[in-house]
Amino acid sequence: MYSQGLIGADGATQEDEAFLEAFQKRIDAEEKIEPNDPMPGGYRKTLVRQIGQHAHSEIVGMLPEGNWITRAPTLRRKAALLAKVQDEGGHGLYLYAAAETLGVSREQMTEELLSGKAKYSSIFNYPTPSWADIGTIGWLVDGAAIMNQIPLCRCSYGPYARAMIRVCKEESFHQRQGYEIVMTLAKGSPEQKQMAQDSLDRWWWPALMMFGPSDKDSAHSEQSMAWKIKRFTNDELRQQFIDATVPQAEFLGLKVPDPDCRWNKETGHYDHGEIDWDEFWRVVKGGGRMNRDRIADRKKAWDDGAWVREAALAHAEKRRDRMEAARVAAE
Ligand code: BYC
Repeated sequence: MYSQGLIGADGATQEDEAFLEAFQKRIDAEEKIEPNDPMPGGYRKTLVRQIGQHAHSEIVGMLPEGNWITRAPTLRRKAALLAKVQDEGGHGLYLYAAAETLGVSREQMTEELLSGKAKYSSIFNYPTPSWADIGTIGWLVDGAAIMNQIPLCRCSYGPYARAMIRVCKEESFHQRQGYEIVMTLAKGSPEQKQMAQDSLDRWWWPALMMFGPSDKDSAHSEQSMAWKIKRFTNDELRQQFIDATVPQAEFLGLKVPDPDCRWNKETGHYDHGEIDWDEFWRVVKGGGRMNRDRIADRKKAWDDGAWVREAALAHAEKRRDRMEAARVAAE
């Protein structure tokens, strides 16, 4: 399926050091790598893995919020939530298209998701029991996504970097609509403020886990940084997110659920408590509250959509035949 070797534009396998060195030189010179450029097999494989998982996260990410569309408290909230969930679907499609430029089909990627081979973000395996969670997802989850994705706009692989520019613009609207929901609750009745605090308590630690394992346990970071796929390490981005978000919570009169979180004058950053990595890995490996439901929902959507894919294909084939017949007739 994905080649491990060094693939040239003509599909030929090359293995030499000189090629690897020349490729790294292009990366170091901040040149964008484009789909038909020769690239090391490992570079291609890393991108297919990351972009594929990113696409799956966008699509699975529609589920926890989609769950609240029919119960949004006002028409305005419903319209904004509908638009946001639709945007996530669009992000998934740009990302699948970016991965397809690397020679992997959407069917293959979907099969890998459904079989459990491909991952998606751990954050979407947590339930959304209250309306406040919709605000908190926008504020924290989209906030974390922006922190992670802004540097991806400078990713060395052109199609991924370009997709990220548009995605980030939309994510920033998502973050604001979420923050505004939480602000309304935080400034509302004591019960509403408590809903906002409970939701922050539920989502704070999972949001920090979105950035991936700590640097010492991150299998891919070093190579991905060298290839400029990633521009910052997982811990660097997590710290940036904490530094940006704790003051936002304070402004709302809410408290992040971490007794060790405090401003450190010497480092110029917020200190934070230990993340529960056992929980992270348990959720990543399928043991979260919602893992089973999320995959079951994706499988149902994929199966229910089979007739649409078949009809689109039949239409495309018919059109191709008609065009071919017209071309022959014109000759
Ligand atoms: N959840 O070596 P590492 C969104 C896996 S969607 C699950 O550090 P890497 C949104 C990792 O895949 C947000 N698995 O990996 C949508 C690897 O396993 P494999 C999604 C995780 O790739 C709707 C292993 O742990 N954003 O924004 O260098 C509504 C070791 O990790 C997680 C993206 O996907 C996790 N949280 O760094 C609202 C952004 N973290 O593959 C919002 C693009 C790690 O070896 N992706 N793993 O089996 C990235 O930037 C990087 O892939 C990561 C991980 C920073 C996530």
